[in-house]
Amino acid sequence: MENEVYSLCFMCSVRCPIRVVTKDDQVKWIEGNPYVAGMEGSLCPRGAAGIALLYDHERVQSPMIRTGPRGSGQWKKATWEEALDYVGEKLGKIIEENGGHSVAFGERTQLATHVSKTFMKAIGSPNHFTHDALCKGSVNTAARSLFGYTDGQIGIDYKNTRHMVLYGRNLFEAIEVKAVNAFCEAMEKGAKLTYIDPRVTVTATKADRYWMIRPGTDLALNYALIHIILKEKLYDEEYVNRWVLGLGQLRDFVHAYTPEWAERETGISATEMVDLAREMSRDKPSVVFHYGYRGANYINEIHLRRSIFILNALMGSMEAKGGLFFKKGPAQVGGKPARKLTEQSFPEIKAPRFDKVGTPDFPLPDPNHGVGQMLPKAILNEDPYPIKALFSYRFDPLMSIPETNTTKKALDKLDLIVTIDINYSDIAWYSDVILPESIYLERTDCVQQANGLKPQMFLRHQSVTPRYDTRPGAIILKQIAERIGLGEFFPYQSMEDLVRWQLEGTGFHLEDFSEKGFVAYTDKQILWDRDDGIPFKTPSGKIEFVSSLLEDAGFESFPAYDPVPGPPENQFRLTVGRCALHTHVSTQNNRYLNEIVPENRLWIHSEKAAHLGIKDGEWVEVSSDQGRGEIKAFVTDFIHPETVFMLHGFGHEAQSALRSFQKGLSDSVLMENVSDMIGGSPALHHTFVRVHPVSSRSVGASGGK
Ligand SMILES: Nc1nc2c(c(=O)[nH]1)N[C@H]1C(S)=C(S)[C@@H](COP(=O)(O)OP(=O)(O)OC[C@H]3O[C@@H](n4cnc5c(=O)[nH]c(N)nc54)[C@H](O)[C@@H]3O)O[C@H]1N2
Ligand SMILES: Nc1nc2c(c(=O)[nH]1)N[C@H]1C(S)=C(S)[C@@H](COP(=O)(O)OP(=O)(O)OC[C@H]3O[C@@H](n4cnc5c(=O)[nH]c(N)nc54)[C@H](O)[C@@H]3O)O[C@H]1N2
Ligand code: SF4
Ligand SMILES: [Mo]
Repeated sequence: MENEVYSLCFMCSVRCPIRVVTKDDQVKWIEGNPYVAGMEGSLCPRGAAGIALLYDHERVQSPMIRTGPRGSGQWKKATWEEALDYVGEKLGKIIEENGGHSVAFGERTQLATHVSKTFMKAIGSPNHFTHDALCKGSVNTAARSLFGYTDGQIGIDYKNTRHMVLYGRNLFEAIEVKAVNAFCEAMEKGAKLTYIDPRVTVTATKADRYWMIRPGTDLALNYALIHIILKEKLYDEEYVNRWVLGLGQLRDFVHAYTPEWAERETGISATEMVDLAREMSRDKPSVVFHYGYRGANYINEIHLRRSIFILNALMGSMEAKGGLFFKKGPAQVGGKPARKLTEQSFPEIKAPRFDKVGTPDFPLPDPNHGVGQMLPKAILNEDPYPIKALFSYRFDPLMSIPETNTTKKALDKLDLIVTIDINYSDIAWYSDVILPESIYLERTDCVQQANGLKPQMFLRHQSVTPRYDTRPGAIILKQIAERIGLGEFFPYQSMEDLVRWQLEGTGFHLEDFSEKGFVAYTDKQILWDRDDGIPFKTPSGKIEFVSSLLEDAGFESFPAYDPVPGPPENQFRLTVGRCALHTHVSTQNNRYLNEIVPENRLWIHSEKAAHLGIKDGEWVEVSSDQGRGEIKAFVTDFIHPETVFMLHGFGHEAQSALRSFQKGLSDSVLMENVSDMIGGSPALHHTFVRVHPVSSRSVGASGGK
């Protein structure tokens, strides 16, 4: 008999609501949840490829314990009892000898993050970190510096916008299904799109205006746009007078940054800049300067992201229809959010974080997330203290933290590496123990509190029984905790128990999610009163162009523009990104997705390629001061000559993931691990590379980590 289950996709972090059709415990069909506006049946290609993941015999099928040297691929298949006992014993000893703070835990934020945080609080370690800083730490800090809210608490009204400006936000390839559908609807109603990227992406081809900007100069462009807007009084005067603190200082600051100056810096015509500023002003406040998804490109990232938010504030688009909005939680309508295990009380933790976030050395990044890319140096330098163990839960430090060779050296110093993954990721391959999690179709998960214009809760429902000997992560962590005498912090036996516990006091029940996959606290969209009712959470209660957060920590709100250095002669700036067919470092071994995009290539401008003797499709060597590797060239006019580009996530080293093993090249091998030390993001586009043709190539010699 056919069955339908309403659940949440997890082929990427967006967690689109889905409808799964099953028959005899097999998945027959997956589509977007028809009851959710913006989904209505649609899925992205990765979501559709979830079926291939379910039946993939190359994912981790049972717990594994390493028997040879790290990374050698010598494993012993273990029972859960054996593997959990092994971890419990080693971990207990490490904590006893070195203290709880010697344990670090990295994860990609997900529904069970409150369980991982509880695990760390219970063992007395401050060293939980998420992927957040690696993705958008500086966007988070920029948002807090202006509004007192994180970027995660801000949303975009794509559907009603009249003009969207995207700075390398490759909306139509780096996908969130609802956002893409909503923005397509807006475009059908006449919304305009301005797209800015050194590379012609799919999104560029859909734009009304495309600017091939010189990489690293978006900040100059924005200062000039602000210059024009203030000079021509194109801003929303009433809104700015009511809400903004520091307009005068901003005006003085941008005085020197004329469009003609920015034209020389960016390569974009000054008159076109003036046209854009006027168009945006005409359509205000229903306009969006998109603050980005990944905001981790340059060491001055914080100021770029602040300048984008400032442009929105000048247009009065915060809390306007078709602009940006602050997400509303259940409290807005007198409701209660789902409980989190972190509500419990824990022993006090005195040690500072490994990344020093929250100390004068690194005051501003969000301590809820930490700064993951600081881990390798913290381990290598034993600063602020020795780290002995690492848990990686749905996070791959070998591919997702720049400078793989250094990360490996750091990992070599650890006494214990435990990975909770579904695949043979590179970090799983380099671990001591792999604890395989059931995939999203095989597990019920913690409640998703979905705040927005309408607060809701969603649930990932188990659709079919696990195909292999795997367990949900929240159960795995509880079972490790039990082995070190900390089981009391995990008051549940099954995922359903945990969900029931989370829903206590909310007025909703597990069963309420069966019909449509979600529950809503209200039917109406909530927008605050733009004239007088926006509760900005800054100390002044205003939008702080002059930011108390920055200035109290000793940073300037408006430091003089300091150009990002360009590449030396015969070198290129390495830029990276996503395609519609893959998720970061996760899906390269998926049978369907691998068939369509099996490897990455190096985009290089035709004139530069001709000069270097590089031909399309031929192998090139790419090297930086951090590492080298080989990859096929994609020779094109559709990229700025100063930069080369490659997709992130290829060049895997785990031999059991056969389809992706050594296919393409990993960007992390080439990148230098440097960060925006105010905002917290790594500068993923900071590194320069040399590119040469490879005359003869030995088979299988790519990667080269
Ligand atoms: N060099 C470089 N580094 C980057 C980036 C880049 O472009 N280049 N991008 C940055 C960005 S924007 C981000 S968001 C981060 C992402 O960084 P990561 O979180 O490391 O990347 P993902 O590919 O999302 O997921 C990592 C792991 O999760 C596993 N996984 C997938 N589903 C599940 C599951 O259900 N359970 C468990 N337990 N594991 C699962 C995958 O197999 C994979 O090994 O990387 C950042 N780092
Ligand atoms: N299919 C798919 N969708 C995804 C993801 C995925 O892995 N796969 N991941 C999700 C996540 S976690 C994230 S963070 C987002 C990422 O979403 P985006 O940030 O939209 O995607 P990226 O591909 O990282 O985009 C980087 C773009 O910036 C351009 N670029 C490089 N240098 C510059 C510059 O100096 N200025 C400007 N203006 N542009 C520049 C690059 O050419 C590239 O096109 O995507 C999300 N959606
Ligand atoms: S964007 Fe695609 S992969 Fe990500 S959750 Fe949605 S359907 Fe799944
Ligand atoms: Mo990201």
